[in-house]
This record gives sequence, C-alpha cells and structure tokens, in this order.
Amino acid sequence: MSRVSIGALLAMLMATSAFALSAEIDTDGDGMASLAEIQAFYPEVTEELFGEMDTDGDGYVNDEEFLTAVGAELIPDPETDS
Ligand SMILES: [Ca+2]
Ligand SMILES: [Ca+2]
Repeated sequence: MSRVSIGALLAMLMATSAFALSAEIDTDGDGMASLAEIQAFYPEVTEELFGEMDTDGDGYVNDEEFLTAVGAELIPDPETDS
C-alpha cells in the first residue's frame, strides 16, 4: 500500500462518520446506531446489552463502541455473521 493511498484512506475515514457501522445497521445514516437499529439487525440484543455497548452512555452506539462490542464478542461481527 502506498503512502498516497493510505493518506486518501485516512481522509476518507475522517470525511465519513459511518465506517464500522454498515448502512444495514445504521439505517437512517446518522453514523450512530440506536437501540431500535441494533435490534433490527441483532434481534437478540437486549436493552441491557445495548447499555453495555454504549460505553459513554449517550443512548447511541457509535463506530468505536460498535467495534469494541464486536471485539469483546458482545455481538457477532456483521461481516461474518452466519
Ligand atoms: Ca442511526
Ligand atoms: Ca455511545
């Protein structure tokens, strides 16, 4: 990977807030996943589990919180979910 393409990638990451959260989950495209959006994709997610995912407690799961939750295996990776 060249330095140019990494720079372009970083610029893209900064330009878009919805990177980890796919449009399949973040259906209204605001870059955050609400409880309803999470439950539409992961019906097994309870309000309690959502609270664990929402580590800053603002009522939404952002990219970082989503990645952390996937990494901690609170929820399955949407890319590999079978
Ligand atoms: Ca949303
Ligand atoms: Ca949050």
